[in-house]
Amino acid sequence: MSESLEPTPEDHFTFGLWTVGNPGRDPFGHETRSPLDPVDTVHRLASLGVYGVSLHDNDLVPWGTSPSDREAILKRFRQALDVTGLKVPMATVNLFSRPLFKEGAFTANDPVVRRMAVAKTFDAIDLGAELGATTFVLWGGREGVESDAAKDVRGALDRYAEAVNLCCAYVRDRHYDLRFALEPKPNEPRGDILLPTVGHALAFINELEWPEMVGLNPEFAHETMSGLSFSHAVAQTLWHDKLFHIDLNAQRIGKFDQDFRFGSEGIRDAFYTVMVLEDAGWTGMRHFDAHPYRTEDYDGIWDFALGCMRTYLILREKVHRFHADADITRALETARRQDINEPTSEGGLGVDALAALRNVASTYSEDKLAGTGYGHERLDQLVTELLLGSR
Ligand code: GLT
Ligand code: MN
Ligand code: MN
Repeated sequence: MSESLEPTPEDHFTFGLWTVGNPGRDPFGHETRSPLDPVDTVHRLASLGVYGVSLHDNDLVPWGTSPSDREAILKRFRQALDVTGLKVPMATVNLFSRPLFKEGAFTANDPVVRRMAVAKTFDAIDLGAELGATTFVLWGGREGVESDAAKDVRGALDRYAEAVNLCCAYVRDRHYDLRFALEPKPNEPRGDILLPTVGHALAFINELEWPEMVGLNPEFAHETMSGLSFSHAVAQTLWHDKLFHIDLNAQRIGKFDQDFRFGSEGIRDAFYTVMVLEDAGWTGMRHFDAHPYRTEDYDGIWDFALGCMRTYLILREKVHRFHADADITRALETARRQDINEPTSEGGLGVDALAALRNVASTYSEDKLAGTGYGHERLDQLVTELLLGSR
């Protein structure tokens, strides 16, 4: 079995304008690349087989642009979309770059800053809706603190929920076909960021006014920064029916937010992530929120973009091989993987079922169970060999 490694729009690969457009600045060094023209980016991505682009408001319309200039920018961008057929499935808002948001945006202590943040988000929602986006990501990069004394976290969560509710109310009022996807991150740029993990964000959604309008945009790098399993985070997000979007990239535990090319680190986690998405038949966007190394020139940008997609396609093929491999299938039987789908209580939750469960459990032999192996060593080695290309 050999599948094509050439990306096509059916694969649903998308890139943020800010990803390929990352100029290579870091906390210690200046830009190493010139800004890209979003129109050129659209053409280049389309030629690589990409499905769509995502954007922050200010990736396309710089802060402070006049209404007439905004229209001109949009017209030119829309023309590029029309010519190439590229879509804008997701839009977002930049609430982290401007100095005014240094103490927070939706959760700034100053209500004036909060109102500006919410109003800026309304404008970004309008922009996204105009471009046809159906998902709006909210990454609260500045919602956090270095000095814990300065922030009442419970109060900040009240204001965070209020801001998300206001955004939902705005979408409802405008009748936009748009859902929100919260993006958790543990730290960077703040010392600690609110809603630091997928679990925190899932719990937060339950407290909102319209929870059905809000899901998640989990990012590989962000869960990995916390030392958590990204594929488990994605699986649980799917289980809650909250996987509205996903940010794929690469990250090593314990390092700064690296945002590397998908699969360049943590290839096993990347494999299991692809497996979770593909086995679930998830139809959403495979969005790469990564950036080229600072060492790269213009050509390197497109090597980076193609690399993200090729690695996804290679891993998708590996997932298919995993399911077709007779040795792996036998090892999965030994691991009893399928048996997780058998309910623990055969009779449900009624009183009789509880008694029956206790009754049947009393007939089982602990010694037999304790002495049974599950063959994980063999299974795991088979996966290693699959990934290394020797089967
Ligand atoms: C920023 C951040 C990403 C978010 C983007 C969306 S902005 O690049 O590092 O993880 O997804 O706001
Ligand atoms: Mn990141
Ligand atoms: Mn991201």
